[in-house]
Amino acid sequence: MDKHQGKTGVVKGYFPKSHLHVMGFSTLLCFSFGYLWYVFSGTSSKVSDTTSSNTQDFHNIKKPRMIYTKPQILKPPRCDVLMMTPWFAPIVWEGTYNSEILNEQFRQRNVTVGLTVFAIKKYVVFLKTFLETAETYFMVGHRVNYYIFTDRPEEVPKVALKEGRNVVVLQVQNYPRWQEISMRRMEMLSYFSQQRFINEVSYLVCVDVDMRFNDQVGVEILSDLFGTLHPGFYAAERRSFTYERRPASQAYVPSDEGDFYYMGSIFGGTVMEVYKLTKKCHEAIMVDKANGIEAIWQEESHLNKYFLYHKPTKILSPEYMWDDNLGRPEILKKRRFLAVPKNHAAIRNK
Ligand code: 4GW
Ligand code: MN
Repeated sequence: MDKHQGKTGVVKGYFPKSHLHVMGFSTLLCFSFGYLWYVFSGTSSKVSDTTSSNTQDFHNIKKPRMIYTKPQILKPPRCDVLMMTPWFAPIVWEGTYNSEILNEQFRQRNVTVGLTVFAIKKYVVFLKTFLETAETYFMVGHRVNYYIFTDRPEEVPKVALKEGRNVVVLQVQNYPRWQEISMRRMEMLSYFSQQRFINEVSYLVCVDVDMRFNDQVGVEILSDLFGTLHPGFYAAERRSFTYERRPASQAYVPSDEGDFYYMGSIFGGTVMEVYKLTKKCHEAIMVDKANGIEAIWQEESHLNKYFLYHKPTKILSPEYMWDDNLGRPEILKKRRFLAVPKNHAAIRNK
């Protein structure tokens, strides 16, 4: 056998030397391109993983990294308060939720929140502080529509609004009796929920106007249907709740029933749930009216009756409805929404 014949010798025998150079070079090129393709194509997120510490790949979706404390199973953030109802609705206290996670979730849904408030007659004086403090603390970073129900549209103050936030003034009639002003809110809320809010917002938060925001009130309160523990009764026994106790009223609650005493000054939920609640309460109020009876705490009594049979999916702690006349108990880590003291003689029925 010729000493020049071997494996290469065979190849050498078939191709001229110049062809071999070209083939070798092409093979090298192919491998190089293949490698570059592998690095830069379908695995691009892999590249960003190593080049940027600010993004991460999770199921191929780029998201900003979120760094926060792991939820504790064995050491709850608070064990001095009830954090969950027997029907598994969260009770929202400072320390029970993480606003970074919740804000991210609601931002992704691009949620718009409607804040409804009634300012009938002299109560327009509360609007300026109400709106200014809401701009600082209410649903910061989210889209907000303020719906102001008033009989005095010209007296609604102009307040500077941040991006994504609007004031909508809805002119409504007033009523001579203050009880009627307070109760008719249910009727107007149900009417406008169906007519307008359903097309404009995802959630409604329905509040009193004689209030100011004093700390963050954000998306942690949002749920299908939420109510708020009355600051005067959160620690009280069932028998001392001031439910309507006369069986003749539609708001009647027997003494051996009831979970909590809810405050009428702040409740809400999805537009659909608020529509159902306000419609039911308004109808009950009208039945009472026809029967010549008015519930002890007007619409608040009817709200309490409703929540007894339609359990809220989230409950706000008294942090979300506080009155400094009740002092500053240790249990209260934040006072987010505060009653503004009012001069009853000067403000009411004027
Ligand atoms: C007594 O003369 C009055 S007037 C009781 C309530 C009145 C009233 C209430 C009013 O003249 N105009 C008005 O817009 N309202 C609305 O109803 C307003 O949104 C107010 O926050 C809500 C409930 O009334 P309130 O805040 O006076 O009730 P409390 O003292 O229980 O927070
Ligand atoms: Mn009030």
